[in-house]
Amino acid sequence: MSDKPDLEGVSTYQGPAGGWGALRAVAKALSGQMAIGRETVALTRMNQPHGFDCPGCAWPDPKHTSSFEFCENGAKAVSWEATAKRVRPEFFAANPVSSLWHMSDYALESLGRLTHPMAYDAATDTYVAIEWDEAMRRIGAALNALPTPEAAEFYTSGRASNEAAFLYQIFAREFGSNNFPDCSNMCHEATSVGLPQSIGVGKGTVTLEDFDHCDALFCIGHNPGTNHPRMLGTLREVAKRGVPIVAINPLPERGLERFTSPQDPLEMVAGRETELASTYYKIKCGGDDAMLKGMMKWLLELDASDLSHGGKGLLDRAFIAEHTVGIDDLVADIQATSWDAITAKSGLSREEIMHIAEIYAKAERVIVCYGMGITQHAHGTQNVWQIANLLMLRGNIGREGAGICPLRGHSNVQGNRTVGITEKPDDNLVKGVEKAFGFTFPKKHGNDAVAAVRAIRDGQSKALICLGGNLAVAMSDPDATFAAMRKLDLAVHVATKLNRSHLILAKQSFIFPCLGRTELDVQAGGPQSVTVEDSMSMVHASEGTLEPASEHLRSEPWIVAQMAKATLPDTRVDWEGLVGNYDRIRDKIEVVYPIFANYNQRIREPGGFRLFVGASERKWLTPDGKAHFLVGRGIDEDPLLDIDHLTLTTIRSHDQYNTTIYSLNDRYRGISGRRDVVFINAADLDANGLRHGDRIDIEVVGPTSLGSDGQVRAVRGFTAVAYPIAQGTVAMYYPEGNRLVSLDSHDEQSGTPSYKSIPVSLKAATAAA
Ligand SMILES: Nc1nc2c(c(=O)[nH]1)N[C@H]1C(S)=C(S)[C@@H](COP(=O)(O)OP(=O)(O)OC[C@H]3O[C@@H](n4cnc5c(=O)[nH]c(N)nc54)[C@H](O)[C@@H]3O)O[C@H]1N2
Ligand SMILES: Nc1nc2c(c(=O)[nH]1)N[C@H]1C(S)=C(S)[C@@H](COP(=O)(O)OP(=O)(O)OC[C@H]3O[C@@H](n4cnc5c(=O)[nH]c(N)nc54)[C@H](O)[C@@H]3O)O[C@H]1N2
Ligand SMILES: [Mo]
Repeated sequence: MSDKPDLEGVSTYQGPAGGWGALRAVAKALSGQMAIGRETVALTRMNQPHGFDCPGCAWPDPKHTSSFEFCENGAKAVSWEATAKRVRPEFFAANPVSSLWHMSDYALESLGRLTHPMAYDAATDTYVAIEWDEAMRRIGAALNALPTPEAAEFYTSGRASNEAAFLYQIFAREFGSNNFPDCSNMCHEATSVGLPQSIGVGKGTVTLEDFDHCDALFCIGHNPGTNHPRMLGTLREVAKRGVPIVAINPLPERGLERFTSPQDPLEMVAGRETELASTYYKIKCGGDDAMLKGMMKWLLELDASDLSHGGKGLLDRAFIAEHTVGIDDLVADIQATSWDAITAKSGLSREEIMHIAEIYAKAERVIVCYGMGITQHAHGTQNVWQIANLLMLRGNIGREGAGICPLRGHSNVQGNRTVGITEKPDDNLVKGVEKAFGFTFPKKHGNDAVAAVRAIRDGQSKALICLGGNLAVAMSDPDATFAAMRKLDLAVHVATKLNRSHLILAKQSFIFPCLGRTELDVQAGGPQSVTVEDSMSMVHASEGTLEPASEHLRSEPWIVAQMAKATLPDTRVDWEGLVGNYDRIRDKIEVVYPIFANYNQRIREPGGFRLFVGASERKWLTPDGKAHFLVGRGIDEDPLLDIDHLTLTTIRSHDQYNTTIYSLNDRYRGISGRRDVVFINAADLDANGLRHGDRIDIEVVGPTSLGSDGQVRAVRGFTAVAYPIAQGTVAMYYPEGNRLVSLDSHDEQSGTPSYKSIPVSLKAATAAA
């Protein structure tokens, strides 16, 4: 690329993941946000037996952790919450909502922590402080004025503790709504739907110890250097044991390539790095299903050849016979899939796929980790099935050193689901709630995230309560979503920081400032701790220590309880009693969900406890008690990937937490001070008559190309960056790319939006800068 002109804010990052770059970034994050003193206390209490759980991600903590586990992005998350900056009522008085609207999302959150409960006042177009009681009274009245309880939507973002999430679902169920849109619907819903069908549980089967015993590790469609940085320590241990690590990703992510552990003084001083992935294949976006089928195809051929040479074959026939059904259909489907289709869809050569299939076949114990690169596709659930299929062929589920490992997003998103944040209540939940609280509710399915936005758009739902999150910005098609949310009668946002969703006004809008994880939570019964569940089903306590950002903050469980009391005059639930001592909430959780037996006792043990995951013990909680090989539609039948076009994927930068942007830098990808870039392979630039540095328009093609306004969905005036990304794939940041995703583009089975397979065309920008 000799003709590659220099571009402002675009370079190539040469260093490893972690290392001094990470230390410098932490120092910067801390100096920018926190009050002197708060940071030391906060960081030393993170992920400690009597500290708080890092709000950054859901990667587990090593057992009996004694030393502070360093993580750059955890430090950013903590400093963002523990900031000394405040958004007080005077700020709102001086800044009408119509002017706040023109601030960037980055600037809005940078204002700092919310300090008072606020209600929107239309006469002055400002948010004004309101007493908690008065706000609750108005919310109760508005909810009771709805034509039906089903016109209310209860959104949850995955940071809420088990205690807050559980109370929230009890409130909504008793009120009469099963509408639980939640962030998981945009995230690992393909896992929550696909894995129960296949192995009887919608969770990963491995524990952190399994990584000490695996002899091959696959990392498919996730970026741990940014999104699960504490995982790099685990990858480093695995690599140091000489275990092959196979990375499958359209982008060359530094956090999968090499790492210098800031925890290791020798490595730091000597500038040594650990190579992580031993094999790195840049797959075409959306091609994982094809690649997985290709791996299985070669495995079946190797197996047949071994058998014909008198071997015992490469499949675990005893496991398959005893534990599974559906193998014949799977084999037939794989045999019917041609290598041509597999290589065309995946963008990988037959030899490359054979190579990784052989790594898989040689290993006795294999773990497959995966993230959003697998789930956020029109065939997300099917991708998850294929990973389970591949693992089951060699009995790689339910034994030491082997298993499936979906990397969850928000720090407690898995726990939220475990304690009942679901729009599809089952018999057990209905019976459990009746046993615990003495009321019953209909089993009818409610709305997930996409369905909720559609119901709001279509005027069926009129109230939206958000326990955290920034739904309007995180969701697909912001234009349609924003317009929909302006039609609401009631919007309530429980939040720590101001964001755009709060500025989309309903007839009545409220912002409730809540305590964050780092802060001390004192109730009638004294200081409280909450509990969270990580990606590996470990449940443990989290106890905040910092002085709250304002005396007006309340805990999420308290806020939920007050809304419930104000809304439900004949409630059967002792809300005050529960909130006074969270042990009582946990006692109720245990009644509804017996897997939490001895909950209060077990969370008092250092490190907490692991919830029962049937598949980890080869107990398959499917209707017939077997694990299922599952066959999806053909790899040529994806409505979004079927046309001849480039495919856009939307990704997180290193300095963001979902819609929260910490800075405009993305260090490992060499981007600084900007986010208006599109990563494109040089050959694709050439083929489209474009050059590195051109300002371009990205337009959606195919069945979802037109927006609700009849115009082509487009993002205009972004800068093309020549990048070593897989050919046929282009990438831009989330949420900038969300307007390219139609509300109708989602996985058919799980509803997960197809944020990572958007058919697009590129052209020189039409408008001047
Ligand atoms: N610091 C930080 N930590 C976070 C978050 C954050 O925003 N910031 N978000 C949290 C949340 S909610 C979540 S869900 C997780 C998300 O964690 P990840 O799953 O790592 O999230 P993404 O950045 O969306 O993308 C994952 C990777 O998938 C690759 N990819 C894109 N399309 C494809 C594809 O078609 N196939 C394959 N094989 N790969 C593909 C991208 O190149 C990228 O490397 O992280 C959690 N942790
Ligand atoms: N294009 C595209 N879109 C995506 C994705 C993608 O990869 N591509 N990823 C999707 C995924 S995986 C997810 S999980 C969603 C995320 O969607 P959400 O969970 O809705 O979004 P967040 O941006 O994490 O929410 C940030 C807000 O949460 C509030 N907050 C922070 N801490 C707390 C707290 O302790 N309590 C409360 N009550 N509020 C708090 C703050 O006010 C902050 O503004 O986005 C999805 N959208
Ligand atoms: Mo997520």
